[in-house]
Amino acid sequence: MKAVVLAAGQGTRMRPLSESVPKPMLPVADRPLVAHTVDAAITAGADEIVLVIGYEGETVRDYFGSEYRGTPVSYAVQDEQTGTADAVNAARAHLDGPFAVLNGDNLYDQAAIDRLFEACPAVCAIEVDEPSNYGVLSTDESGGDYVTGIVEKPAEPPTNLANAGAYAFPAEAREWLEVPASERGEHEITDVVARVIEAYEMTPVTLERWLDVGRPWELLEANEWKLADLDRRIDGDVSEDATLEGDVVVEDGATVEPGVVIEGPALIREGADVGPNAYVRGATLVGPDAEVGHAVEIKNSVVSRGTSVSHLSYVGDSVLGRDVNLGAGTNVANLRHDDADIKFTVKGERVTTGRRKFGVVAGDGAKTGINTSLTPGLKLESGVTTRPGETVERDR
Ligand code: TTP
Repeated sequence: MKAVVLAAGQGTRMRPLSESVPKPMLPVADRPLVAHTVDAAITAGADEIVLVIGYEGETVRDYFGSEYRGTPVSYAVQDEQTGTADAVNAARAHLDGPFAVLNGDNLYDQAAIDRLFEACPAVCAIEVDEPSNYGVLSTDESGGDYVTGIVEKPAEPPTNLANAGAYAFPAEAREWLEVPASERGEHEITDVVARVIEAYEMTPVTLERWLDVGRPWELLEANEWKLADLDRRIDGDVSEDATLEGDVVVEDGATVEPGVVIEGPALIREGADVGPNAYVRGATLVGPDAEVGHAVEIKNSVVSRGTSVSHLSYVGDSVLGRDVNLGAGTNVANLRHDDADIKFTVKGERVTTGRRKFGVVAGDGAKTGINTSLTPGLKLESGVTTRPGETVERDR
């Protein structure tokens, strides 16, 4: 079965991180987010991957090429991001039998994707506490063997089964991809699913674990998940005077200097330099060519390619984009004194992250002056600078 992986979206809720790197290519452990989806499809038995690309799509194409893990990869370009049904429709010319569709920004448990492919026609569902924020599936009353309906964000949800963005469609669905625009003006795949439900017995496949990576703190959660799956491996240059505890991966070409303590899960990628005397706590990704220097403590954070936190800093629960530079003595607060959940600005609105601990999100090329203090849930846009000694309490 071919698997169509949707990776054309603009990732507007992920800004500023998705400004130059498209969301599907943001780092999750040792590979881009979308590679985890592609891996799941290949492991489940996909014989070809069709990647739908659009926004900054060439970086996706450069990463996967025409073959990935021995499986052919082809591309369909969606010029305008007008919805998920439209994205699948862009891949229509590639389809010639039953096909799977997976969101390229979701993490799934592998066993469920295996079952999805076996049970075609089928749709993945996840049990959630507040189904009204999702597409909700209803199932037959005699035991939930097949799906009887799908409704977007209902006020009175019929079940607590949310649509998890993974589908196995019969060949005929290829002819049903042109659906009218929904109320929010998008051509939505839920309308295609509704049509399949009418014509076929569609099996609900319940996921044990699922993550929709839409906002910056969900990128942290994605890294928490996938870093925890890594097994200890030390291929880089590690000083005898460094202490590496638990599942720590130091890639070939990375350097860990004397006095460093790393507590897994942690991944130090090729070309990265840690120490001397740094303290890296789980779950942390230190990206390719990044630097974590003397007397820096960093925990539960993503440090992207080429970023430097070189001297005397604390960084907690934060996502630093590419080529960020935190000046000496920059400190990140990741906890409020009243213990309330941290809020963050998504598309101009303050929303709760649901996290008691969350630090800063810095866009590519942001730079802080020495002794900058950054308050919890702060966003620094790409290229922004702060002055020495500033306390930054509002997004820049
Ligand atoms: P969304 O998460 O709805 O959209 P997005 O990823 O662009 O993010 P945002 O809302 O923050 O702007 O999309 C779900 C999946 O479908 C995701 O993998 C991107 C993909 N997609 C397309 O490929 N084309 C489209 O036109 C849309 C809307 C989404």
